[in-house]
Amino acid sequence: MLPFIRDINLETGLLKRFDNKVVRRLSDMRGMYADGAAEKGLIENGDPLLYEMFEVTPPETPGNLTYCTTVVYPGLVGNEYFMTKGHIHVIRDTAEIYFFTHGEGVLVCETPGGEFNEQRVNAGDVAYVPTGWAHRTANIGEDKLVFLAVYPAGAGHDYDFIAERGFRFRILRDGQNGYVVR
Ligand code: S6P
Ligand code: ZN
Repeated sequence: MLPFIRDINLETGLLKRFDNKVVRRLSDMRGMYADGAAEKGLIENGDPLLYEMFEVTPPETPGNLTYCTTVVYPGLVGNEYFMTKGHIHVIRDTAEIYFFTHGEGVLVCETPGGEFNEQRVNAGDVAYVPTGWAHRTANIGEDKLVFLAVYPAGAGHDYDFIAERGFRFRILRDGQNGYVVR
């Protein structure tokens, strides 16, 4: 494998060349938002696009890294901001770096033991998610929230962990562009 460079548009999150694109609509996250009636209504009326990922995926051999951009679109399901599904890595001993390049958001982290952490993030912030923490990102702004994630290739994504138990707290709208954790 040779060294390589990929070009990222910091504002849109678009990679000029990527290996894989993932698209998540609300119907891909049924049951994850608190307001079931709002969720149903939105799915029936166009099923909004919540976020997209553009991945660069070197071989999943020991020592390699994977990176990808995530673009979370602005919006609400009821009073809850658009967010990612959230996951913990299959290999729990995995840390991850997020570099936020555009927009305003909240990074939500939680351990299997129930320790909870939320932090507001803006363009220019570099977040470190330590090993053993599940993570989710919510867009609390009016524009796209964009970030680059870097993590060990082969770490895997355990989505059932979050789908089954959720996070302890949600990121809800509180006034214009404000948020409350509840
Ligand atoms: C990957 C990293 C991010 C997320 C992305 C979408 O380890 O944490 O790239 O995959 O933000 O979130 P999710 O929970 O749907 O994978
Ligand atoms: Zn991750």
